[in-house]
Amino acid sequence: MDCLFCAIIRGEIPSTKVYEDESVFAFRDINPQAPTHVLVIPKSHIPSVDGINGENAVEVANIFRVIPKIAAAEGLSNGYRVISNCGADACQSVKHLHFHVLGGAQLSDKMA
Ligand code: DGP
Repeated sequence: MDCLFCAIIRGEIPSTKVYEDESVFAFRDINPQAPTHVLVIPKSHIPSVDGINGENAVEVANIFRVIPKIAAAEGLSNGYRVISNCGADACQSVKHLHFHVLGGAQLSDKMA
């Protein structure tokens, strides 16, 4: 399957990894939008939030167990934002489910 993030998980494309376990992978965004910008992804290929279902919900839930650990390790004690773009109107550019974790500065009060 020709998926950029699957290739990153396999190590075929280099990335700056910040976390990995049996079902979750996290790495620094190549185009950071905040001082800390980490992408947290499932190792399974789920195309977007629209692809979350009863069969992969545990894997997705694990992402949300990991995000606070990553935030703490990154020193985001003053808060952070979690975003997932889904589909064209949201400008999703990589069709592998990912959660942006943004922090390290005061973020905009506007989300769109
Ligand atoms: P989105 O627009 O929500 O689909 O976010 C995709 C993000 O992926 C975007 O912020 C840039 C990031 N990205 C794209 N290609 C690469 C890459 O090759 N390496 C890394 N580390 N990040 C990438």
